[in-house]
Amino acid sequence: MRRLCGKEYLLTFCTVTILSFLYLPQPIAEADHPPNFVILFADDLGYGDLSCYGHPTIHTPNIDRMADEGVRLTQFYSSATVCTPSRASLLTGRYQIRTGLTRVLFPHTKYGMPVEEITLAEALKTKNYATICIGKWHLGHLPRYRPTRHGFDEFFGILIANNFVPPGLGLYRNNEEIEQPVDQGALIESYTEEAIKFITNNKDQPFFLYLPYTQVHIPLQVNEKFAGKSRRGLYGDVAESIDWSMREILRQIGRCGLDEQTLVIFTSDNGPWLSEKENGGSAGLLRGGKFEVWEGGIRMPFIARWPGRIPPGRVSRDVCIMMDIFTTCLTLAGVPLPDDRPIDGKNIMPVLDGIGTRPVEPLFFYTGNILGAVRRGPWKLVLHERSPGRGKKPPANPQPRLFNLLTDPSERFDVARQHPEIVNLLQQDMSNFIEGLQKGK
Ligand SMILES: [Ca+2]
Repeated sequence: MRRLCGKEYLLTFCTVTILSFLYLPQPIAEADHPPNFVILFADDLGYGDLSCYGHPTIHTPNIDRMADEGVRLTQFYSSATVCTPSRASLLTGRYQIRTGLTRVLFPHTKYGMPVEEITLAEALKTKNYATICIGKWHLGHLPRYRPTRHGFDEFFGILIANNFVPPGLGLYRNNEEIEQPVDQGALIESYTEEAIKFITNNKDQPFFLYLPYTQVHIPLQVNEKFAGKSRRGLYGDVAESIDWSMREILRQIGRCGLDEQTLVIFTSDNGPWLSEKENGGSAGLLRGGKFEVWEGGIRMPFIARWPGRIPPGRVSRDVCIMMDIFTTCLTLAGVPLPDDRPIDGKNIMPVLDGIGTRPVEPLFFYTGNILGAVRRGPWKLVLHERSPGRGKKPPANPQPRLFNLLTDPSERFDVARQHPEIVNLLQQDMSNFIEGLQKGK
């Protein structure tokens, strides 16, 4: 092989260096120009409910395009099987068991997100982000628990779940109820309008737009713009209305010239509500749905888009979890993580960039306040698939069930007997986690 002479070596070195620089993702944003964050968070949308995740009749071309322009994860988890705890872990970077928000809040519930929790919005305020929550809050409806008390400059949306109507579901702008009862069929358009207005008004400063959609949670309602359009019936109409909303929001980001300064994430809070039959969604090939720690209840669609930073068209099988969004955004914004409490999320930007992986560590899944399952590598151990309900005790000595999620993603074949050592390891992981909680770690 011919050796390079000095000049050739220098030329080759420079070329490789320049190409490497062009190829590699840009370093974390400069502290004075941190990126914008847009988190679009569907409600009860299942793993199998988007065309880019294999649904045959729900048509989501705009979400699919977002995946083509960015990265799509196939093993992204919610930490929870229902709305409130899922939102709590997203906004705090902590397992919901640490914040006490382990169950769905009802209209009569007197508590909410504890004031001492540091939300993603609060942390971003330290870097002068403009912040807004548009959509379904569901982390406490009393004034001291509302979004504007948790770091959001503005709020537009509903405070409780949309199926809890007595004495009537109110639409709020900040702390003021502006419509009662709210016209649920009009919400997707009003949320989208508010989002577009917020992006436009804040295009010259870093912003955080958190949009927890009310859709596709029952009761399903759309106005005539979307009614009867989908081959999947009313559920499809509602799912496709989210797709329309995504198109409008992404277009506005582009019109404002912010594509390359904005990380957009789309995901869902928990799996499909299967007992609603045709009005509930689909978890595709996964077992179970909402309320359960089977994969269908906790594995979510997840797409991230950031042109110029995240390479387009990738699919990643890395195992990541809801709390990672908190840590990733703070890392990108140059905000130190709170150091006076456990933070469970990891920075998954290397996963999204395609240059690294998330550390392999056990991930824990609660149903209510019961630790129901743990995943480590390909293995998942299930002890309690579903909370027995408030005030009821789960079985004292449940039979552990073990699944290899790589060969058996549908959790059909319990292999606990064949791998007692793995069962022991994962049970020890669970015991260690519970012991750590008790010690405040
Ligand atoms: Ca939900």
